[in-house]
Amino acid sequence: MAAARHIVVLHGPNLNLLGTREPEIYGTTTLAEINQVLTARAEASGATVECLQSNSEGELIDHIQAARGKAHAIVINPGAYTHTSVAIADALRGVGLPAIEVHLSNLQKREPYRRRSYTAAACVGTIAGFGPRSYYLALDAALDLLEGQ
Ligand code: CA2
Repeated sequence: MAAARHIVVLHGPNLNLLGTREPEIYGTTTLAEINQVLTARAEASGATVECLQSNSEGELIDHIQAARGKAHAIVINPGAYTHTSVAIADALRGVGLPAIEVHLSNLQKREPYRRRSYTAAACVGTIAGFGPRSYYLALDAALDLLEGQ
């Protein structure tokens, strides 16, 4: 593996629209800006990140499987697949890497169908409700977790 700690960050469906639509729910920060901050924060800690986005469930699963052998942990916002995807949960369990689930919004304050996550049970923990900071906190948590291993 390239770096001492390499984290794959996965963004699910529609997150490529961040900062362009529904700013009242998802804010005005773009995905590119979030990825820049993650890259800089990882670098400052002597780690590396690879940020990937897909609107396709199968592609996200391919990225999760590809993380095995190149990454030490996964940070994932599965988007709406959070609430539907047994397949993504299975993939996360299958690769055996520590994963941290991220959400921009606080799912517990939203519609009832968003309160259930299929993927959270395959992750070490979940950080939700802090907007883009959810990602930064998740990266910190992943690095902290690896530090303690
Ligand atoms: O709060 C989160 O991070 C979510 O994962 C975001 C998903 C939503 O389906 C989950 O329930 C919670 C939606 C991402 C869509 O992002 C957009 C951003 C701008 C405009 C439209 C959609």
